[in-house]
Order: sequence, then C-alpha cells, then structure tokens
Amino acid sequence: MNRQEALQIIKKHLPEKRYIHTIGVTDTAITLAKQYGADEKKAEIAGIFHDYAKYRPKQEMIDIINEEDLPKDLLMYSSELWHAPVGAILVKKEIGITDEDILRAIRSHTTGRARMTTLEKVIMLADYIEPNRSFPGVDDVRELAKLELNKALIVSIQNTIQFLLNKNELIYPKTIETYNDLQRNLNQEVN
Ligand code: DGI
Ligand code: FE
Ligand code: FE
Repeated sequence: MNRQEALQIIKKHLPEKRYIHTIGVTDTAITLAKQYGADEKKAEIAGIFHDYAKYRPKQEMIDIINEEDLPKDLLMYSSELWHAPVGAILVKKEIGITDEDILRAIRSHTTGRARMTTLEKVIMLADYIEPNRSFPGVDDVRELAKLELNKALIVSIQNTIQFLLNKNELIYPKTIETYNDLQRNLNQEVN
C-alpha cells in the first residue's frame, strides 16, 4: 500500500483535525525512523493508521476487547486507552495489514510497553511531538528527540503521567511499566 492509498482510507475514518494530526505523526515518524534506524516504510504506515479506531463507538470497542485476545483490565481504565489495541485488531481485519511490527506499534502507541522495538518508540514519540501538538513542555521533548530517543520518550511519559495525576485520572499499569523499563535502562547505562 502506498502513502496516497493509505491516506485515502484513513481520511474516511477521522475528522479533519485528527487527519491533520495523523499526517503530522506520519511525517515525524518517518524522520525519527530515519534518524534512529527503524523501517521508514513501516513507520509511514503505522503513523497513518495509528488512530484508526479513535472514533469507533465505545460499545464496539468494549465488544472487541471482550471478544479478542486483549487485556480485559483495559475496561477498568480510561476509554482513551482502548483505540490503540482495538485499532491493531481492526486494521488487520478491515485493511488487511498483517505486518506484526506495524500492528505492534499501533497497539502500544498510547501506553507503550516494556521492551519496545525502535519502531514502537518512534510511533509513540511522534504521536507526542508532531507539529500540531501544543502540550506544556512539548518543545523540550522535540529538542530531546533530536538527540536521544529514549530520553525524549521518558520525558513525554513523565509529562503524560503528571498530566493525568493533576486530573485525578487512573494510570494504566502498562504506562508505569513503560516508564520503569526505559528509566531503568537509562540508569543502567549511566551507572
Ligand atoms: O490518540 P491521541 O490523542 O493522538 O494520543 P494517545 O493515543 O497517546 O492518547 C492520549 C490520551 O490517552 C490522553 O488523553 C492521555 C491518555 N492516556 C495515556 N496514558 C494513559 C492515559 N489515560 C489514562 N487514564 N491512563 C494512562 O495510563
Ligand atoms: Fe492515539
Ligand atoms: Fe495520535
């Protein structure tokens, strides 16, 4: 599938603002893939489809989580988390994407996971720093992203956790696992 075909498909599933975000994520992901040695073509496709399921009705996502081989504890946490694992299921079923690297990157793009591949890190970070984002602190992460993939990702996760704590939201355990995994590896490098 080429970029134009993929964009034509995704456009039908997203409102205009999210489509613009998607193009930002895709181009940022290609740049990061080049820089950090991930597959650029896979980064492009994963970027284009990463939010595929974002606008599915909640009940449809709940049904998919119950029926498919997905962690059931997702249902005890924010529905914001569901579109990533559900998206990986749906792009396989509905679009025919079978590449496990791409599916994994879509699946883990919101929370990450321990021992992520470079492609997963690239998509997760691109989602955070793409040019249309304007979180507090995002410019620092953009600067870090030019130098250190893991450090940039750590700061983005710290910011996300802080943001959620400030709103009295629950933190999904996998988000913490991702943070711990990256921080542990970084600390071990230093020591
Ligand atoms: O889909 P996007 O908006 O592009 O970005 P995303 O897939 O990273 O989703 C971001 C949302 O998910 C944002 O509102 C924060 C939320 N989120 C991320 N990690 C966690 C979380 N929400 C909860 N409750 N717990 C988490 O661990
Ligand atoms: Fe998302
Ligand atoms: Fe996104």
